[in-house]
Amino acid sequence: MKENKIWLATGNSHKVKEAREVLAEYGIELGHIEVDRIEIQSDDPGEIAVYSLTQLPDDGRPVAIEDAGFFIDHYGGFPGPYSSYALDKLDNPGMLKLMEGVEERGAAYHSYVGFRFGEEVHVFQGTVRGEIADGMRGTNGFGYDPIFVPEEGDGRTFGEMTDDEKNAISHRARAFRALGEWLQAQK
Ligand code: ITT
Repeated sequence: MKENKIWLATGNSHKVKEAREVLAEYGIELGHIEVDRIEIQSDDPGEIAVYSLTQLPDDGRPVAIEDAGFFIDHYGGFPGPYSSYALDKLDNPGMLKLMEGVEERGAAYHSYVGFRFGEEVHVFQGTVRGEIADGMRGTNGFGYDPIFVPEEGDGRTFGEMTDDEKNAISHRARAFRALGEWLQAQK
């Protein structure tokens, strides 16, 4: 694949901003295809990513989609694939309530990036582990960022970090870096 531009189909503009910075490191430009994605219900985010790709009309452009989720150890990975739904219904204060009195505070973000070009489909994965904070801190990022403290950081939540700091270690940056490396190797 010799293209220097690919497209990300998503309804979430934060994702475009974060992924664009990562792919720029590989000389790849990222366009935004704005979609309201239909997602299948599955416990396997890789499967969701591939299915979502098949739902996009193929107009010849190299296109990526990302399926990400927030997985809480104490609740067996919940909300995982239901992360948007849980955020919509409970929001971060509700998630913190679920964690009241819970000592096991481990959590992870997982990102699965599906990439389609012609007949080829590839999936790239990224993970960041951390803990759920006692309260909400910071206003950067989106979603669960104010309550997630990455273990590779200095105790601040993703919500308290700059975009660059989040991108140095995030699940999304890792998955898009894997895509960027793969694309670079094709040139
Ligand atoms: P798409 O249109 O790309 O599907 P989305 O916002 O629905 O956008 P996902 O289904 O991939 O995205 O992600 C589910 C939710 O997980 C998302 O809405 C956030 O609440 C949460 N999430 C994912 N990545 C996150 C991040 O980097 N920081 C905070 N929350 C995140």
